[in-house]
Amino acid sequence: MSNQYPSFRQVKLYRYRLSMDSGVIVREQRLRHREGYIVELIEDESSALGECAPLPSFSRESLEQVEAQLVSVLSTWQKTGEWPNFDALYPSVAFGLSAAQYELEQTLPLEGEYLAAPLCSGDPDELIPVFESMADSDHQKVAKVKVGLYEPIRDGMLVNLFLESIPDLNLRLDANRSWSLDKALKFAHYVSPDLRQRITFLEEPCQTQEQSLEFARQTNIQIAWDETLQEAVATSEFDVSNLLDDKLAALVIKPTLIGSIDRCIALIDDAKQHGLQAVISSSLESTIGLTQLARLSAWQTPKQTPGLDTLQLFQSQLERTWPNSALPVAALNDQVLIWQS
Ligand code: OSB
Ligand code: MG
Repeated sequence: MSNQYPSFRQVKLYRYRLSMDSGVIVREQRLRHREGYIVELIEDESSALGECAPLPSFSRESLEQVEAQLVSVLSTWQKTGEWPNFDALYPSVAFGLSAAQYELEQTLPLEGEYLAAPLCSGDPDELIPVFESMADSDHQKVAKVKVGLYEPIRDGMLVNLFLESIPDLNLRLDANRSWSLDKALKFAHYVSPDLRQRITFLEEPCQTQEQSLEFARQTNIQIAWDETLQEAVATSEFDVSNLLDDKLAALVIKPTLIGSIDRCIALIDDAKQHGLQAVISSSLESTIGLTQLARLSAWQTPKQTPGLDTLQLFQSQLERTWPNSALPVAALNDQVLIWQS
């Protein structure tokens, strides 16, 4: 910065803890609390927030590792105004710090996409009122249903029933790699071939990438990579072309599990260039991270409904509000200030 005056910089690091119930969204380990860090940056007259919240059983980094990295990077920024290469940081740290930096520089537009694809984790009746309100807006009617939790036959019949009874409904499905190829094919068997094109994509049907692609070829149901993308970007020789396939419809991008905003934008551009959809999705962030993801989605994937319907799992919002949410708002000031400089 070639400012005439040296900048005034201040950093506050909070650790938050919010009650929630992740239900079946985090399959291995039902979460009753969400914990993470909120970074507050102050530079001259401006301030900004960022959320660094590794997700248990998805993130590789622990809260302790995140805290140590944050304190080190933030003390350097406070003293010098310099940021390290975000690609060398843990994904949750890179996302949160880059979001705070983008806010500080006012490069993350304020307008957000707050109509997310409603998430249904089992009981189809939950979705009826949401569909009614979607019908009133001019948004495409799209919902996301978790599959692979019950018998594949039940899932198949349920999906078939949804698509049959709601003719303008599009479904995103997510199996989180829970099926063998055989079970995945059993599921598809119960979904009429003429309804399958309204399955926008099925995320990660099978335990391996090859089985998922084989499933897609045999059933004509398009798939999306979520966990596969997270694993691929974690390798040093990441190249999106290694993930491409005729049957691949979308990349699901969870910034907390992928990395900095620049990294996510590069992936979105890769996706667009290869004719794939890019869907911004939540890693169960508080409303601080979640509203930033809605802003990232409105800005970088404007035609795409984001996968951000996860506030319903929480008992409160944090500092910032999600439009029309009735949940109480916990103040950032009431969280634990663990470090400042
Ligand atoms: O399986 O995609 C998942 C949230 C946290 C961890 C894993 C997942 C999710 C979601 C987010 O499903 C909601 C969405 O993508 O619509
Ligand atoms: Mg998924």
